[in-house]
Amino acid sequence: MRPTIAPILFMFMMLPGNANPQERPLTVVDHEDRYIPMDTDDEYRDPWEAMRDQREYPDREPGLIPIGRLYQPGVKSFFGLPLALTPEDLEAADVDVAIMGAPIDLGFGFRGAGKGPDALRAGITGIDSSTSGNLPHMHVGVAWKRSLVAVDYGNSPIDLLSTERSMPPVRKMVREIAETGTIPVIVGGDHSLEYPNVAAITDVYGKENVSVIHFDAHFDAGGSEFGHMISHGQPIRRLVDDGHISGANYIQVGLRGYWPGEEGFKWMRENNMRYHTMAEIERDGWDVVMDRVMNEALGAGEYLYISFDVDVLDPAYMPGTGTPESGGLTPREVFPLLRTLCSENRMVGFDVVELNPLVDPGYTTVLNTHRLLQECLTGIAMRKEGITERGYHNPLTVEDNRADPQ
Ligand SMILES: [Mn+2]
Repeated sequence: MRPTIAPILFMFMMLPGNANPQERPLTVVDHEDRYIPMDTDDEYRDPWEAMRDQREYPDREPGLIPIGRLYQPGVKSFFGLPLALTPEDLEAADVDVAIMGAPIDLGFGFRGAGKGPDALRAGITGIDSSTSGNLPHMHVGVAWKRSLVAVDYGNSPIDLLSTERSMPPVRKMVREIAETGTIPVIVGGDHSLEYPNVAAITDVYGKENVSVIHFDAHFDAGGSEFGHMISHGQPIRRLVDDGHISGANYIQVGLRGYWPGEEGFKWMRENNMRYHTMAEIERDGWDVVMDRVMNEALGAGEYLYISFDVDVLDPAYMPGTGTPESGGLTPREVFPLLRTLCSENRMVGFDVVELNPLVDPGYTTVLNTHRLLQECLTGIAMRKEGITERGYHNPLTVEDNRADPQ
């Protein structure tokens, strides 16, 4: 190349539309002094070692650690549940469900979603979190805390400064729970978590046996952003491209707005992904589409995992989230669907993500997230009690005592 045309060629390569990653010159980002290396002498550079090293805890018999009596015991846990810290604890107490926090922020790039777990533990919605679940759910007559052994498993170690480096410890912790046969429930944190969560579940149950329902306003299968291959907009692309699960095992519900665009829909179709947009719901009605989703979940893999982005609900109900999108679902639509999915299917995991209490006026989002988690727990409890009939309702509460209630 003659030197005189080099600047022209350079300008041409910088034009938008020539940004295909394969063709882009690598000289800018490859130069060795662009990145500051990590300190390999820091004994706490591994988040797991730094935050969940059990060697510092005193010796004790494996089992549950109670935090006190009902009504503001003074120590906060999810729903006032006892604590467990190790797989041995889960096995000793034959735990059904372990709820863990994953306080990761950086997959979005703004602070707030990382405070989701603590906002739910705090019980600041006006409902005493520690008493929830002790009384029967009015619609179905099952009290999930009476049926299930459930615990707060603490928070996953994460690297507060890196999404990439936070993926392995989350995956390790979810896998550690699932390997004992306990159902992990992961409270985020942003939606980058779907990547380690689903990877861990398919590690344990096998990629062909697990179906995933992704509730979200967005399809979360985007390509690279500033060279990053994981963020809250990319977990599904990574899971499929890295071979953790196939697109055919995925069902998407609630997509709307402007993302995905045509390219994204094309990618989902090429990967045989099933999707149910708000456009389909607008055309066919909620009940019809809900039946399709429930039938697809039943007819799919042996096990079901649900990844729930709170922004699938309308911002009227979930204002406290990073990327709100108008025209979404209502609690009255979502709650019975979650309850049914979790009672009809063999659940192997559930995550709820993108709750950002820092932008949640009146704690509306905390309140509704608190409840939607319990709809899932109620469904799991119903199944344990032998209630798997679709549309089951408690006869005591759906009818009064008139012979002909017209
Ligand atoms: Mn999402």
